[in-house]
Amino acid sequence: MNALSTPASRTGAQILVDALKVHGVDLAFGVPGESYLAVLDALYDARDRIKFVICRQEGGAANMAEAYGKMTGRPGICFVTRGPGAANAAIGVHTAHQDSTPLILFIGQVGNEVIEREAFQEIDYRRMFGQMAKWVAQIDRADRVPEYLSHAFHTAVSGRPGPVVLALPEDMQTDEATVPDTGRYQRVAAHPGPEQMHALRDMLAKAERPIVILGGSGWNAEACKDFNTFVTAFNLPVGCSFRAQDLLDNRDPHYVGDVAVGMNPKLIERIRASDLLVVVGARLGEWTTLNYTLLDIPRPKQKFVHIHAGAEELGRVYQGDLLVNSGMPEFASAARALSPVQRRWDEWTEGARADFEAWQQPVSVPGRVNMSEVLRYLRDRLPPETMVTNGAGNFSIWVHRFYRYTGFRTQLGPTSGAMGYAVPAAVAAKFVHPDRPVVAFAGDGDFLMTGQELATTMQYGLRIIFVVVNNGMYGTIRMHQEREYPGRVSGTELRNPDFAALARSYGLHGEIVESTADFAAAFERAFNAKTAALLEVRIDPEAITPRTTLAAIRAEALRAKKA
Ligand SMILES: Cc1ncc(C[n+]2csc(CCOP(=O)(O)OP(=O)(O)O)c2C)c(N)n1
Ligand SMILES: [Mg+2]
Repeated sequence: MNALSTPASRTGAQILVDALKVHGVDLAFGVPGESYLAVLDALYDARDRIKFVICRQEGGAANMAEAYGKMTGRPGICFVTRGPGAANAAIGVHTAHQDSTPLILFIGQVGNEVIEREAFQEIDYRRMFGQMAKWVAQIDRADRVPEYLSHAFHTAVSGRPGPVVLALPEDMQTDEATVPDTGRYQRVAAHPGPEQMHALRDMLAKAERPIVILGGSGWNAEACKDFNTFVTAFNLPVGCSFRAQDLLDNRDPHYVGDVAVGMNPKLIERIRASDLLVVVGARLGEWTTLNYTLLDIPRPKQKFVHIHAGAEELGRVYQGDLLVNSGMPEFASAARALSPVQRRWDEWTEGARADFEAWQQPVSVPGRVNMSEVLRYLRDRLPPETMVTNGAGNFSIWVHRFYRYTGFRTQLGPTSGAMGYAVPAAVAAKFVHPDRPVVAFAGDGDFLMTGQELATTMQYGLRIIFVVVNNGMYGTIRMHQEREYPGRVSGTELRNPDFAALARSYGLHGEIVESTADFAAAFERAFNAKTAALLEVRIDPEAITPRTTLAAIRAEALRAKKA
């Protein structure tokens, strides 16, 4: 149906699915429920245009939709049932909120004839998702579906992107209305003013030790290219914020590392010693600022420029010399057009890059598997178009430090720190980019939060490689425990299944790797397998980070207690 033509009478569910078509939706994720049968039926009619991926748990579905939003810049679409389905899906909404990802979660709702009686599985989604979503609403009238959908798409992608939640009462889904569709949504973004770009250039002309922190959401491949042209013309060193490392090709000489917990101490020193800090897109949250210790509050001691898509983020914690409200593509194209200045920092940039190269050298660790060597191997082995996903846990530190992300969306990780992201993100990645290799890294704890989506992987024939880094514990928490309560292990031990056998039971190729030397051959078999594959890599629990061991942390904490 053409936009703006007056259609025949349709049900609310049909109007909704037609609106999804108008807005260009090609993929949706969900778990069915009797609360949205009419929508499922309308999706049946639209099956040639919209692929509806059936998942095994709503947390998986919502994470997939979030990852879709991260990759495409278009809202990830997720359908779940009321109460329990919505509760399971909340993790994806929270990640979309913290990661500024466009997402629309649709929830079946009890009918208006019984609402507010605490009918079966009834809950008020406005209150439930109030703080987590940019907008939460319930569509009570079929004739207003096009308006709500248009508003939802605009809200999710515009300014600082984020999640929208829409509840769909059952009676609305089957009510009929005669109403035209809207046109397709447009992303609305602020542009930097010419005087702001002029001021930025002026500050660069006066700087001696400038540094850039690049991050956040709202980027696309073209914008990353523009930004790369800008930093190349000005020869600027660029650190990327937590889990936004793929915004600049890590092989590029301007990339100098990630700005997050566990970062290179030399990069910390350099940021502290800089005389001009330009933060582009990053929110400057807790992890990027090392628990708000990296920069002086409220006024950083270096000249400080912050560019962000959400006006409300600017000046929130840090006062700036120049605060610019702009979308990322809009800023990147303006930055690209700046004419270069006479500069005094070529050695500074080279030094920062040399620090990064040294930081990436493999380290020695206890045990038979050395994850720094494994990542070095993968860094050299994997084709540059490979997409790498991860969830949360100390295992991810090895990936972030020793791998090299090669460009926009070769990395998918939750800045929200949500465990269970790797598997569903990999599923979404393979749907969006079927021709690119996808490697998912999970911890033993992390993996089992959404491991059931291996079934989805197999149902849709997706050839993903899963790497489960097994240390037999919730390692991150154990690490904090040893630091705060040395020797008192509580609530962090795990007795695990045989992950390779578990994978085989789903139909994947599965293997256990117990030494660095065995990894390459096992990986080749996984890479060339006809199905998805899972490698369980058993590491020494003592190898808790590239820099220290549990025993060393405990000894240090006990010493500090005695002192
Ligand atoms: C959904 C969720 N639950 C709990 C946590 C708290 N948490 C952070 S890391 C972690 C342990 C991760 O364990 P594992 O995946 O085995 O990785 P490891 O740290 O052992 O490498 C936990 C429990 C979290 N971040 N997310
Ligand atoms: Mg673990």
